[in-house]
Amino acid sequence: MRATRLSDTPEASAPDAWTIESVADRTTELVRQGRGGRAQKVLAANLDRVFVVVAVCEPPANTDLIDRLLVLVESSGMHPVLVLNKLDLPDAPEAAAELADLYGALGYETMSVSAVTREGLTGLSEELCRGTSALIGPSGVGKSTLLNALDPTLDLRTGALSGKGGQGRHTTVSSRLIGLECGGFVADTPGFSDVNLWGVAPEDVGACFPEFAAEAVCRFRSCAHDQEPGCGVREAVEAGRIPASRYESYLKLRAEAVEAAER
Ligand SMILES: Nc1nc2c(ncn2[C@@H]2O[C@H](COP(=O)(O)OP(=O)(O)OP(=O)(O)O)[C@@H](O)[C@H]2O)c(=O)[nH]1
Ligand SMILES: [Mg+2]
Ligand SMILES: [Zn+2]
Repeated sequence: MRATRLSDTPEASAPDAWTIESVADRTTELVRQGRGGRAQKVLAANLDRVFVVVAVCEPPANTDLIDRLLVLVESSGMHPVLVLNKLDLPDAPEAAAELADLYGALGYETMSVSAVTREGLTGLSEELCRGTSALIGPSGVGKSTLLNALDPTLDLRTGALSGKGGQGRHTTVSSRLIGLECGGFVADTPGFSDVNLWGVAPEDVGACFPEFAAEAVCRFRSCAHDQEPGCGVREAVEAGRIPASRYESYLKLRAEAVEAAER
């Protein structure tokens, strides 16, 4: 899809109004599965790269949440980059380093950044300034703030955290493709409040954990990597080659997929 900023044209009316010039075939789409019989929602299409953005603190990231987001992207056939934001907050550098080690070892590219101090933003801007990307992640992690930091002319709405749990408030309400001054296009998407894999078949969940591929040499071809004897994945977890947190996420997400399929 090619989008043009209306304000760049003489008939400009609103500074952030866009017009769609053409709609190309959607080759890759990032979809959010519909619950029950509800339709899938296409968050963004024709993407070159997807960035899963979480905050290290406020709201704190955990492996359960990160794994859900990574699997959601993997189930759409894309391999995301993990962005750990709010590195400026106290205790954030240690937590970010731990997560970067864990996910880096699994083969995910990770970037630790701060939209406030601009630490780490050079790498992110280099990637966002070419091709078409999407930022996805929970509400309040700083997706829109990061884009504003990379291109101050955008002036995207950002929101303070509120409520007891310090959750974001869904400041961005719809997915939008934004042209950066430096040349790239980025979809700023509304934050997730929960991430469910409705619509992913139970037998497809394992393929969304890239580090399982080399270990899934199991006695049974249809091994669910759960209680089956001779399971290569479970052996790899016991030997420490697959982190326990990843295996826990797998079992949880697979159980949810089974439950959703039975509905
Ligand atoms: N300390 C700190 N605060 C940040 C950083 N990035 C964003 N914030 C703050 O986090 C809050 C949420 O930022 P947003 O950019 O609105 O978050 P979002 O991910 O776009 O949220 P949704 O649009 O609801 O999905 C705002 O108060 C930002 O000022 C950062 O790097 N450090
Ligand atoms: Mg936003
Ligand atoms: Zn197995």
